[in-house]
Amino acid sequence: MATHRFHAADDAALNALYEDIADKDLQPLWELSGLLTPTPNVRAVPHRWLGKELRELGERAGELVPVDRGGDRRVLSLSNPGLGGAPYATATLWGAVQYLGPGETAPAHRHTPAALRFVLDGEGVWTAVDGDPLHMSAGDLILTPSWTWHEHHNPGDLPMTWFDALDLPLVEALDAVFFEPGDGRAAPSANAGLSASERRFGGGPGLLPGGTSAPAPAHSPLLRYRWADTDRALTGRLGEPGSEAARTGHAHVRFADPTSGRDVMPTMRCEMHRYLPGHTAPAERRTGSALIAVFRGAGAVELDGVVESLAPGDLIAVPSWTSVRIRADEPLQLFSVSDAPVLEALGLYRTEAGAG
Ligand code: 1HN
Repeated sequence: MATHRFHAADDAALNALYEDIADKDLQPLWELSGLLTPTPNVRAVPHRWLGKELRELGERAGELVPVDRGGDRRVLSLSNPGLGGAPYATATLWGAVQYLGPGETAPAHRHTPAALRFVLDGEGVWTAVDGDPLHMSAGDLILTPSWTWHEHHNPGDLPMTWFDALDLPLVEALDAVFFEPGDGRAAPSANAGLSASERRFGGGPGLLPGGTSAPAPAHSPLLRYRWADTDRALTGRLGEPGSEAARTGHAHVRFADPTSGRDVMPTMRCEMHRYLPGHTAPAERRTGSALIAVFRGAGAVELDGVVESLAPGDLIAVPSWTSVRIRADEPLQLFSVSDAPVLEALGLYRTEAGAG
């Protein structure tokens, strides 16, 4: 028998009605509560995972667990304490650290959930996306959009750890998860040069290849955003006399599809923030959730009034409608990924400044 909620009533006839309603897999709205709340009823809680602990546990997994055990990825997922043990960082975002040892390979596969990598430290790994080899080094953002083949290779002598984000919980909620393993053959190995994606779409500011008429994909055709470019953009914003960034000590850039200016992928917005000590920015909250990765620097984040210190490698879950305020003790560089494009597309995006 189906499990259903049975609403009891003192009146015998009403009670019988409720029993029959439940028996037919129906529920009386007038007995239900908590459906329409004044503000979002958010199960995920604000949370910080310490970079130091993530690095240590990744290294121990590297010693004890072969990379090909289950899923071909040595990944520690952020499991939000509010989500009842699900391996999800927020309601819509998967966040994780991935560890790939020297000489190891994570073979190709593809899936409909889109993924991205932000490199917190180190270099030497390359990821092939639909066969195009992308080098990964500290501060780089690498995209593996929905349904693209991707594989990771570490030909160097040192292990590498990076931050992974996926829209998996969202795609799962939409019942749209598909997965396909590769045939086990590796993509041609990378030379140290640029990927095809960067040669075509990363040529220089405002320069796009001429004469392309291919239909635009749903994601950015540029698949690697190099730290040198991000760093220059942030430095430029802070150095611009009279700019908001210079005035507030907070610069931020949005990673965009160079052909359209839209977000890098339909479900995820990526940004890099730099806060200078003494910057002023009020607390703010918004609908939809985000993950923050501390790249460099030191400071603190206040989440719904609770202060957590920030150090390199720390990862933070910011659930929907959580008020956030950042403090920098030294120049603080934060990467963030959020589901904002989804909320915007659906007309559900809201922000409130000065909250909390
Ligand atoms: C995945 O494919 C990767 O390719 C990382 O590196 C994490 C988490 C869930 C599902 C697929 C990767 C993943 C993942």
